[in-house]
Amino acid sequence: MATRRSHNTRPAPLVAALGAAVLIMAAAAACGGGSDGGGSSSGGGTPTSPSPSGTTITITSSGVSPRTLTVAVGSRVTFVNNDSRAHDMSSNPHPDHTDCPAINDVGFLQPGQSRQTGNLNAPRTCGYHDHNRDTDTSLQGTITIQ
Ligand SMILES: [Cu+2]
Repeated sequence: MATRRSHNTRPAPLVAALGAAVLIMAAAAACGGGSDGGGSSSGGGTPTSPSPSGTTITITSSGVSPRTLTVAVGSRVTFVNNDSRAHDMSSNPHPDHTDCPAINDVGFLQPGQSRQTGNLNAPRTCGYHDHNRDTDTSLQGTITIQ
């Protein structure tokens, strides 16, 4: 009987030790998690559309900018129409648009609209133009894929 009783008491300190360990770990986790010095760092959630700054072409009344852009193979380029009139961005050559079909994904952009090219997977230089103003050189540029 006596041996059984002493056997029964053994788990108690063990549980206490485990509880203490859990408490210590929780305290450590809280300490590590709350160690930022304030300021609203990015909240949770997934970014809807990552747009690296180096892959955007902006259209204004003075034309496209930058005129020449170099991107990595597999990139997409975003065209942003900040002009007050619509533009129809297409791959060279006009009017067939066959050099880099991924650019034709941009197509017609109303003022304020933006759209991405398809994946630019082939290393080459792609010229593009505004299909409705194909002689306006300010609306022509090149994307070098390398
Ligand atoms: Cu065209």
